[in-house]
Amino acid sequence: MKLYVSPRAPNPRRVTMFIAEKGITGIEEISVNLSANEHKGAAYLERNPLAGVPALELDDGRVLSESRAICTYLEGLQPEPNLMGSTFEERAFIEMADRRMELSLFGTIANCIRHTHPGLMALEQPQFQDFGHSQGEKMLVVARWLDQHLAGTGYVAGARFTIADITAFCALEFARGLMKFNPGEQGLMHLQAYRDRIAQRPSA
Ligand SMILES: N[C@@H](CCC(=O)N[C@@H](CS)C(=O)NCC(=O)O)C(=O)O
Repeated sequence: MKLYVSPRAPNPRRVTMFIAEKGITGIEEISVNLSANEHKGAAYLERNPLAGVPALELDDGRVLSESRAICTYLEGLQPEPNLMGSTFEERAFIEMADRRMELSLFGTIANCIRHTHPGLMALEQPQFQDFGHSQGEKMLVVARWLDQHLAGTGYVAGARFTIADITAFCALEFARGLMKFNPGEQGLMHLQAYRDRIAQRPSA
């Protein structure tokens, strides 16, 4: 299998962290140069018509995109350690937590960065600065909720590490790098401690 990634891009990082947590080996990583618009060239568009990374090319030639879908495939391929839930109930609650992280935390961070950071100008045209800043404010509301949530539980989805923690961590790292967002500086000490704890995992 081949995994199309891009250095420093947060969505591919979700999948590579998932792979590292699983201990899966043997997937060839191919770097796609987003700055050079390689993902919009014919060869890549043939694999993923929506031009995003990551994408996983299976041995039979089919291509999976969407980070969560790729993780679902890998979880099926190698069920242990379980990161997406064992029973239907657990899967539902982990999916809820993961989608909250993806849509409300990762999404607002990505929109903020894409619409305000000069380095993303080439990828996000047109940039809407006001929209970007308002997304940054919305991210703070979610971060405050998450901070309180983590005061009472070890991980985003409850008592154990799951895919929802990977999504949250990759979002927080993206924000740390390009929004200079450090939860502790906003008084979000539980979120900061959580981020620092996840950062110690070898997969991070
Ligand atoms: N929903 C997709 C998002 C993929 C995505 O947007 N990836 C970014 C990199 S983190 C990308 O390829 N951006 C290229 C662009 O904006 O042109 C997923 O979950 O994988």
